[in-house]
Amino acid sequence: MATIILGSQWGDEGKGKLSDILCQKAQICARAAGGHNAGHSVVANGISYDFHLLPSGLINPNCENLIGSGVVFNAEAFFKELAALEEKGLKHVRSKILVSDRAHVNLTLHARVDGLEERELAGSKIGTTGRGIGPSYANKAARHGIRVHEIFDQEHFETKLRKLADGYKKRFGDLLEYDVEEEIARFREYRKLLPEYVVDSVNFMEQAQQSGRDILIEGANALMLDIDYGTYPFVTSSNTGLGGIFTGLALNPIKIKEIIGVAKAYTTRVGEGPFKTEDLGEDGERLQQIGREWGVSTGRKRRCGWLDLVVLKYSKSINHYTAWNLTKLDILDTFPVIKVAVAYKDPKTGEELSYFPSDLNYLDTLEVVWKEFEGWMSPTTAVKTFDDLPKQAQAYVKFIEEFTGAPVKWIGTGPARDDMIYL
Ligand code: 2SA
Ligand code: GDP
Ligand code: MG
Repeated sequence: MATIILGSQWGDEGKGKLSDILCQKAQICARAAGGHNAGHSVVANGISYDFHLLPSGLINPNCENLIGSGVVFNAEAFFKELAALEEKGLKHVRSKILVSDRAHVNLTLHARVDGLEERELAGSKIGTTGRGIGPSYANKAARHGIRVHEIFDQEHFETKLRKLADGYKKRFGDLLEYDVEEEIARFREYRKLLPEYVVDSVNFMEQAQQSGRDILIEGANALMLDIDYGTYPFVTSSNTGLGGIFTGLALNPIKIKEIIGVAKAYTTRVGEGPFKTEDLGEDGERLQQIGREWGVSTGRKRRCGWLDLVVLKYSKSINHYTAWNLTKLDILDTFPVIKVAVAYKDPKTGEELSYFPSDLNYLDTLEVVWKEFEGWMSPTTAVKTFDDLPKQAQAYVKFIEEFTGAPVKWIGTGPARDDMIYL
């Protein structure tokens, strides 16, 4: 059976922490989409680990980890991240990681192109992580991407990469500061190092499911960054929602135990794009500082604001969460008033919308309908049960459950494994 963990907002909800907790019992942890743009910080046994491309199940020595077919795979990031985990004392990681041979290769070339495309967009840039995620998926969709299995046919790989680089050279000319021969030389090394990690993941997943292994799927990025359902074009280039889990992993949809939506008790967003509940004043600044809201992969400051229940409801209607993990409740401990968006209002018609519109220009014209909660003004980090939470915090959680129609089963009250209330 499989448990799926998905980000319900714009990412960085704390998916890594729940993945790590649930991986203590799972036998396989798999990633389905995204690339080394997806930063997770996990605090376990007093040590903080950073993940970008690798699944967080690697902390648990008994858990096998899979980078699925829907991921864009950067070999340099892969080896760097394995080495960084080893330096932190995780000695088993190389024997517990597998990569799908159908995953597409993310190249230094893609990162250069990402940077140039952002430059072209200038004032309307996306605010990408600069990791070449968009160009990798663009190559995949245009059917000239390079898949992991192609790395091992040296002549074929080098011809294909040179052709790809030539194409971009024609488009960008001298602006493209990229040495194809240097990348080719690096892949001559990766060609020797990678075979032990590469598998036919369809076969791997089929066997795992047939033998009844417990599988944990760790979502990357989040629903509002989904290429189809997010705030397009201010999105990443993969299906970060439930659909992407099935295409990226050949998972059996009948054998799903739980679909957990991870929602931060407030909202953050990295990069450009609409954010109706963003607070550009003192409260937003305090959420950023107290919540330590900096990007794990790029170090960028995250934009901060209040919880948006219109977003959560929309997100649930696409990802069909069976439960919520509400995270970072402790960050709200010192706010006397806590605001939540419950609807958007069209000022022209006076109509209140309870759904999230597709047209960003229209979204921009809408006003937020707020509900205010009294803050609890006391620390929640040491609290271990729901009943011991301050009454105001209980009311906040209950409102979220009722509004969205899904139960909150986990509440995060701090970064460590123990800082979690189970309901
Ligand atoms: P990209 O690089 O093409 O995927 O960027 C497109 C948009 O997706 C956003 N994005 C993210 N948003 C939040 N967290 C992400 N991961 C890192 C983290 C981000 C970081 O965990 O902190 O370190 O900056 C992530 N990855 C992509 C991105 O900001 C663009 O809005
Ligand atoms: P992810 O990408 O969704 O896994 O989230 P990130 O790791 O990018 O960002 C979440 C950050 O919040 C990490 O630094 C976590 O250690 C931290 N975190 C997770 N849950 C909690 C929580 O309940 N309380 C606090 N204070 N920090 C948390
Ligand atoms: Mg993150």
